[in-house]
Amino acid sequence: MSHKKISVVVLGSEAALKRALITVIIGGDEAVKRSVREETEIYENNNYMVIYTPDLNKLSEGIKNVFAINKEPDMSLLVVKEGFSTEEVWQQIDELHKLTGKRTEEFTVVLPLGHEHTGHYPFRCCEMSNLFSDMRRMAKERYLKPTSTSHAARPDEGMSMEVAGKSSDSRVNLVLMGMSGSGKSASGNTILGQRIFLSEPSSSPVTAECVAMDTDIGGRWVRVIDTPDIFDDDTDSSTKKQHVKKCRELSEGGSTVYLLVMHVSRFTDGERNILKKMEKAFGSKVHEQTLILFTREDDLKQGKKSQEDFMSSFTPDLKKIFAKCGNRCVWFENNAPPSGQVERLMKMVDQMVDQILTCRTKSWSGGSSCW
Ligand SMILES: Nc1nc2c(ncn2[C@@H]2O[C@H](COP(=O)(O)OP(=O)(O)OP(=O)(O)O)[C@@H](O)[C@H]2O)c(=O)[nH]1
Ligand SMILES: [Mg+2]
Repeated sequence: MSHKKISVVVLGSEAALKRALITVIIGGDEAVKRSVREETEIYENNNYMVIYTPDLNKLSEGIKNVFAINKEPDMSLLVVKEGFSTEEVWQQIDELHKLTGKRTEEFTVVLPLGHEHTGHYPFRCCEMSNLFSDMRRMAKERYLKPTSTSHAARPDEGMSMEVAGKSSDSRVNLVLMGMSGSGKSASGNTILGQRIFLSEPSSSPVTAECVAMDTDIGGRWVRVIDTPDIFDDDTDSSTKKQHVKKCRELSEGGSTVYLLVMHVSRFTDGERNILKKMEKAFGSKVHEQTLILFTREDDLKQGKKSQEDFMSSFTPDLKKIFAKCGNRCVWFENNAPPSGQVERLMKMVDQMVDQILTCRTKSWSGGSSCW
């Protein structure tokens, strides 16, 4: 059975760490035993082809060549040691970007084992455990579907990583909707447990395309779909249509729950009609599949307000939206360490999915359709 190996480029200045990572990916101890000369080396097993690269500061030409030959590696991993400086790592990524022409988001920083992920990094990063589970999933997918156009997850291209052996009917699609800056991408990253979507402070919109990333949450196949501010008044109607089309395509198959993302600091004019706009784009019953995800929960705490205080201060328009969404909401603080917020979200999502499936069954069996 032929299948395309997963190609991984390992970068960084810490030779021992790079070799240790390769050893875990490939198995055996060839990578630790091999030469101490700083040069490009290739290691392979049935599933992976891993390229060891020299230190950027010592042999940048070697790295340039690696990317010239392997134009689209599945993963470009930058290994860093405990106590790394965010600024220095960012500089390294910037240099790699300049050297190879690859975008900065295409490099993933592998956090040292046991390193606490604060979620404050300006670059894409992942924890070891997530890295290996993603790799295993990719390998499984390629092995089971050798002829498919399987592709490593590349969220910036709107690609999505599929979970092998599971029917897409069992998938839950979580579509992040809302205004620019509300925290859609940051919430997507919180749900995924890693920095995948670009999320940053900006006076202009950051996310430009609808993109998806699949993950496994407690055995469920979950697809997180990040979107730009689709309903922004400044966006022309053909671009809006394209975004809606892409979003529909990405959420084809499975059950879809829309997460209307708002931050607790302000309810703005642009949000007043957002649910109506969503209904126009995705169907008049979309509110039945929507819950509100409030971000920046810590702002409430700082203002010494409880969730109840906040809800009792809803403007009449927000009250209407909230009621139409069945009074369903969850609270996220994306800048805090994991605290059960994703579990609470998934509990609510499960209830909604049960309802969606019950309604579908009813309509198939000739009963009244819910939506
Ligand atoms: N303190 C705090 N900041 C947050 C939270 N969620 C998002 N942010 C910040 O708000 C800013 C905007 O967040 P994004 O996730 O980029 O917002 P977005 O909705 O994806 O914006 P667009 O991509 O422009 O549509 C970033 O600087 C985030 O770090 C949160 O829960 N708490
Ligand atoms: Mg965004």
